[in-house]
Amino acid sequence: MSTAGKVIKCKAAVLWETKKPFSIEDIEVAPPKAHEVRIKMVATSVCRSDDSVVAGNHPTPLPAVLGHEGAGIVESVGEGVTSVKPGDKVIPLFSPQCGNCRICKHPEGNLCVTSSAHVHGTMSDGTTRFTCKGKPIHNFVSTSTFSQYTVVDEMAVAKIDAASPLDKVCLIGCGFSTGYGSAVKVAKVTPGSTCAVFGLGGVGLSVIIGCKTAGAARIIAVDINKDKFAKAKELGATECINPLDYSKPIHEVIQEMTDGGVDFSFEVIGRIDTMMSSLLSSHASCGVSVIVGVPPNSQSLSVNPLLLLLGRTWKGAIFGGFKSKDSVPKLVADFMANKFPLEPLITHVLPFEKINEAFELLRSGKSIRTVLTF
Ligand code: COD
Ligand code: ZN
Repeated sequence: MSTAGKVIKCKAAVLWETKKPFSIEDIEVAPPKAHEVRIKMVATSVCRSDDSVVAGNHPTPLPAVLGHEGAGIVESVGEGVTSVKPGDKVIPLFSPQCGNCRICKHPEGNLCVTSSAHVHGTMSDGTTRFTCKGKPIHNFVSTSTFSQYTVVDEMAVAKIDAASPLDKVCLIGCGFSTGYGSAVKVAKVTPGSTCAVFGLGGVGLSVIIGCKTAGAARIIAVDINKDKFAKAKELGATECINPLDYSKPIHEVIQEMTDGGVDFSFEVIGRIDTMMSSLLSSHASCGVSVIVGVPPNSQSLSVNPLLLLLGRTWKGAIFGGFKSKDSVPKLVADFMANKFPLEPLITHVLPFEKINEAFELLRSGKSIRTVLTF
């Protein structure tokens, strides 16, 4: 019996307030309005940014259904939707692509400026499709993947290969693409180059995958936790170094190892001090340094202009610089063509109901990515 046009009752993980566990609740999901898509989620992974909301470091209206790294199947579409149809496999996009704004029309920019839904915790029409116990429940960054069913704007969903394994390609919705794109799209790593990657979580490891795919000759992996080194090497790091093993600053160690500094450096931790170490590790004249992490509490960094005047490039981007709706289907196709692996990033798979366990694994540093299956 078709559910199209009807309210669907299903389970979702609701965050009622910060610093509390998720509650698995029975919620109602309204049908999609015009230019919206209702998706049956199949898999979602858990990302550090979801935990920042729980911890209170990333304010978003609550109660809400969080989750932004998922994959599913279109259940029904609202009026006027043309890019997907019921039955299509899709990935929701936390950074939408409207296709019409100044940035979507810019050849390089990827931060679509049309959607203010991020700030308000709603669909782009300012309302939500979720209710629980008679109360409206907010959306989260256009995606809300911690629910058996979710509704997204058409500009916040990409159709992907019908043969793709959703319990793996869900990582393309955030962490993998953020890291991989930072190497291949933002830095534009070149064949034979030297790279340094600071931070070996799921995103840093995805940067390593990107550097390797782009043909880097040396990839120096940096982390204060040496337990991260084995996986970094498996994915392409040629050397692994721990700043705690040296008495001098780590950028000096890297400069000595690389005849003055690497061609490309990446900060994938989210700390001011390591952003400076990463910048200084890139060559003063030809280096490109990319910021991937976001420091807490809007901290800022002061720099000597000479650090850039000599020729360095310092840049950053969200979602690996990818225009989401255009790039996600291509990234899935590249995964299907074995251009890069995703499996090594998935350390745990749990049923959706064990979402709080997945967050404990993230907080304890025991997981790289946990995939929750519905
Ligand atoms: N020196 C070296 N390594 C360090 C240091 C240090 N001082 N401190 C921590 N580390 C290592 C840790 O041991 C760990 O291995 C690694 O850094 C960080 O890994 P995770 O698992 O905490 O992080 P990731 O890979 O899941 O995410 C990293 C981000 C930088 C993306 C994240 O923390 C962040 O800043 N997120 C917000 C920015 C963003 O774009 N997110 C994407 C949208 S959700
Ligand atoms: Zn994320």
